[in-house]
Amino acid sequence: MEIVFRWYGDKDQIPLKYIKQIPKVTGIVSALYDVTVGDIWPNNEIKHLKEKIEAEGLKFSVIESIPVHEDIKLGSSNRDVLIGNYCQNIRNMGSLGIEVLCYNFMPVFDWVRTDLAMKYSDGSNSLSFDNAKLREIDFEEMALDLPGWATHYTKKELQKYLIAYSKVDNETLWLNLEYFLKKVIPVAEDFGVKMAIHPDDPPWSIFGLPRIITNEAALDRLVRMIDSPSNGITFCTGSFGANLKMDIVKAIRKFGSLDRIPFVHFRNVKHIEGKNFYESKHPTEFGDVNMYEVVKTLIDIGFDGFIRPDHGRMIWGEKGRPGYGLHDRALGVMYLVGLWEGISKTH
Ligand SMILES: [Mn+2]
Repeated sequence: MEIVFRWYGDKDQIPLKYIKQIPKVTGIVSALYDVTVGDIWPNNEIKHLKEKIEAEGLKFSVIESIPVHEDIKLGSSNRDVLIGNYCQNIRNMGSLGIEVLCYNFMPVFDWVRTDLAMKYSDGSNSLSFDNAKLREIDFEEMALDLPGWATHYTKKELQKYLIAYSKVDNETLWLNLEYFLKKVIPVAEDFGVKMAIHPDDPPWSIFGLPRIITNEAALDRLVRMIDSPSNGITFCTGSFGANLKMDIVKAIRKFGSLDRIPFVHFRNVKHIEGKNFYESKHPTEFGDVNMYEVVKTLIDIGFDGFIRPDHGRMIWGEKGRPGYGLHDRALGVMYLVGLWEGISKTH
């Protein structure tokens, strides 16, 4: 197991030199954030980013993420060109020794929350999701600068994609994912890259859009689609944790034993009622995910991939990118390190 930490490059208010002060963090999860979706990433820029990370004594371990163009997800006629570009990105990162590529196949929106700073009685805040609030969102009226989603589409593009997806059901999206993976996985294998799909977050349909990476059955289908360690999963305990019907520990054991989990997001969630939830403090007692069992299972299966604290709360007056403050994510690392040492020494 190698502990890694997400860093948003030079625009990130948290410098690399702070990240390397967190005990046991040895690697960085990053990306190029200014490249148009669908384009080939300039190789010299990836190299430059890698050198910057290595200059601080850290390793560029995971790319999170190279976004998949909507036209690939929609199965549009120009997808082969876009998939070709994607393959070139995989060749480039593999040639630089970056081992894991976290990606997702969520239509239009990435992760979705309805409150980015829900306040708690202790003065901290974190992200939360409320289904009723989601239903109130009107695309005609909504501001397109909500952090976390829709930021890279204009109102016109957004409308265009929402109309295009009205003809794409879950099964079609699956077929489009399969088409994509059949082209990219062989390249990933050749260049020593493990692709790791992130679950849909939250793991159910929103705004009537198809969403498919939502539960254990979906992961079964994914791994069966192409039998290769390069066709893997980013096991996000928080995203799957929002699905109360999923046995997370069982799924980690199953897919980890199959060598299909190269990357883990370590995060807890607490349900309020129904499908509503907030991102809680990391320890088991504060959320609905049994973090102790998660770590115990990872140790049991001999997990040797990368793991990072996922979203954290904002604490100690820190302000910044929602979910990506320094302090609470560092506390998450220490909780993980403590669990890991405790369990591995007594187990
Ligand atoms: Mn995640």
